[in-house]
Amino acid sequence: MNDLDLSKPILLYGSNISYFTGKMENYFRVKEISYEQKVLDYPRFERTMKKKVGIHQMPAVELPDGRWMTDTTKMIQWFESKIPENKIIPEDSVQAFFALLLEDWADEWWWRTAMHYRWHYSEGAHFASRHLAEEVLGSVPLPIWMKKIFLTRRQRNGYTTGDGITKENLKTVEGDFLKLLENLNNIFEKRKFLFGNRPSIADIGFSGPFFRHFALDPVPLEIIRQRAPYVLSWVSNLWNARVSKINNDFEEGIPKDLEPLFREIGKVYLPYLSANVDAVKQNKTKFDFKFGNVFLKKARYSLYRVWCLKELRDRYNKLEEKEKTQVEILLKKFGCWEPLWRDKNLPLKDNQEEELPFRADRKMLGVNE
Ligand SMILES: N[C@@H](CCC(=O)N[C@@H](CS)C(=O)NCC(=O)O)C(=O)O
Repeated sequence: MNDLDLSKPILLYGSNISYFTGKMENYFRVKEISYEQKVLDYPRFERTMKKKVGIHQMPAVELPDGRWMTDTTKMIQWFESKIPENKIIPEDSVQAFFALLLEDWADEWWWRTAMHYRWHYSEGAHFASRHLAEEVLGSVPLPIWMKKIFLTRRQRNGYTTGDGITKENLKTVEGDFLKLLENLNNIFEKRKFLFGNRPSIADIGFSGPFFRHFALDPVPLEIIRQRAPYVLSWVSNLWNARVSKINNDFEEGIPKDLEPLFREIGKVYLPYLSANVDAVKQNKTKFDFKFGNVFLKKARYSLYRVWCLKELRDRYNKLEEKEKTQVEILLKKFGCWEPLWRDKNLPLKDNQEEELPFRADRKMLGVNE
């Protein structure tokens, strides 16, 4: 049944410097779904969202019929199922599997690095804390300087130093970002988007870390300008793309220059998800994870990311036999197969996240839950 009314704009609640709100905006624009961005300020936002969808996080979507939604990954999948024209999830299931794997990596791994560049450096912290103090905390009757201190502390404790970043591993975290830029720049020098001259869910995923963070915050923006200008072009190309007006198809199969990205997923991201599974099993809310030559020290565990791993596995399990074989060969080649299945049983809660996108059980990292 198509229960999506597109005759009125969809309301998108969130800050206009927020990672996941920016991702959702890119999706709506590329897909030409008319929306209105709204700031729902704290503490009202927190109360409303808890009531409507169970947790508070940005963004939230309100449909014209009054239903509220959360979680960009599941919201996008829901919209894609309701609007079958001009799909951004490739029809080819093998490509779709790998595009969704990139989306997951963009959502869950690059978050920490984006928060690091925003909140560690004073240029970023000044800009973002002032913006948020006026935007989302606008109605809190406190002086701006006090709100700025509160916000900077909250974000660092929750997402940077409180999520594994230390003086010792900071250069490793930044080196990881430089490697990503190099890999992406090589791709966008040759074509507009990750899977061809047509945007896919993988591009939308990467708009999360890039659109409202790396290509906006002063420190990473300057690095991109100097080292990866094609990445900056891609950010604007995606923002301007209208998928209904693009006649190009995706490239065949998995483009060769995406391989370095998948190898990173196999080397770092999937092992991290597996270390997170171990931490959740042992109920260790903080855990160390070997990253390059150093450790993420006391990274925050995430029940939500256990579910992300389950989602990746479910997608594989739903493939036809022939596609499974193709995906397995590629995952093995990229070093992703073993860490994807390393943990036999996943410590999920009963029916965890099964009501998404209309009701959520867990926040990504559970700051101040
Ligand atoms: N998986 C969620 C993640 C949403 C999320 O974590 N959003 C951030 C802001 S960009 C947030 O609201 N964090 C909650 C907090 O800081 O309390 C999604 O895809 O929408």
